[in-house]
Amino acid sequence: MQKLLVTGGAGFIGSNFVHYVMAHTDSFVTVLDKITYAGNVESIKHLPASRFRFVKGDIADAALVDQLVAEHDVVVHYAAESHNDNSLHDPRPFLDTNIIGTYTLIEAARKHDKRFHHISTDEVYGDLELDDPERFNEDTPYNPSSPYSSTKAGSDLLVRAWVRSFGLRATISNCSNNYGPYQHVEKFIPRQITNVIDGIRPKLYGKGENVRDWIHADDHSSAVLAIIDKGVIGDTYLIGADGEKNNLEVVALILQHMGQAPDAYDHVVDRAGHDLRYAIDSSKLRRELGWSPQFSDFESGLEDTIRWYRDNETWWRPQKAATEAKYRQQGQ
Ligand code: NAD
Ligand code: TDX
Repeated sequence: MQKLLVTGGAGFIGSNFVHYVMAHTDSFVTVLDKITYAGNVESIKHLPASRFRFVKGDIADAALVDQLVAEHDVVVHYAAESHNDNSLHDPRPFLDTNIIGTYTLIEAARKHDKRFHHISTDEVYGDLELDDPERFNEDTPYNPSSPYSSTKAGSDLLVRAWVRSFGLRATISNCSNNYGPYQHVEKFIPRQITNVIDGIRPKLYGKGENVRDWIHADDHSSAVLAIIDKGVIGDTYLIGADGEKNNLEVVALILQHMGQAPDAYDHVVDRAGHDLRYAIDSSKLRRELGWSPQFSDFESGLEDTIRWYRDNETWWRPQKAATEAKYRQQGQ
């Protein structure tokens, strides 16, 4: 039985990964999570004590991290400050968690010679023009735009340096935009679904022409397991499911599936430095590790996600009013 230490396992993608690991492997999972505004223990409740443990703590706490890393076989590092808009208003926590937190983890992994997998984002590559035929691949130069993406880029570079200089047994994955259950209502898709439930019109930044490459969180999880299992130490793998859509198209689908008029949305103030388009070429992962996504139909995955938010109002309701109040202050 493999023992996994999953940082940020009470967040959106981390909690989906924990559920995926529980269902598809016999591994033991310890979640290390600080439970910031974005973490929610409700997302990982009712898991079997024989295979699951939760530790509340900070990835920048060197003594705690050293002890936990020593007790596990593999560290899967999801914990981060993850929201671009927050990083534009208060960058400091992004440096503390994404840079210092990652540094603290890789120092412990190096000391105890543990396998380390670093979860990152396609945003480290900057953005593409709408009509650019190219997509991001493992050789695309780093060019991050926001405080969030620049701290993620910095953390990737730390991991690469620890591999080269100290022989850290690490891999890195850079994934596109995830959707699915347990995503905080500050993020685009859950914000609009819960707005419609609350009788508020969806809010599109700027013209709504920005493109994101959507992937279901379960497909992200299966890719991460494949990389932990078969990935080449020191390598980077891009994860994506050919899910490019502009924001207006996504809002149109949400309105359609929630019985609203097609024009029942508002344009609001654009995000500063708003990346135009992300697009992932995941052919290395598919070719070398035999991975492929299971959720090829975005529309049906989105329908499942809408159903999940309708059925799980007690999960998201406590965060909704404060999140919208913050957006209102920003004109968004
Ligand atoms: P999230 O904000 O939903 O969850 C982050 C989790 O990390 C929370 O549970 C939070 O409490 C925890 N955390 C934050 N600071 C911590 C600290 N100092 N110590 C311990 N725990 C801490 O984020 P998410 O969307 O699930 O993203 C998870 C990871 O995936 C991040 O590394 C992010 O960069 C990456 N990623 C996200 C997406 C996406 O579409 N959301 C896409 C690609 C990559
Ligand atoms: O109300 C909104 N209206 C809107 O038009 C919100 C919250 C967002 N948007 C736009 C901005 C983006 O173009 O929707 C798109 C998606 O926005 P977010 O959900 O904030 O995601 P994004 O900024 O693309 O970043 C996400 O994907 C990559 C995650 O939050 C990151 O953690 C990940 O690295």
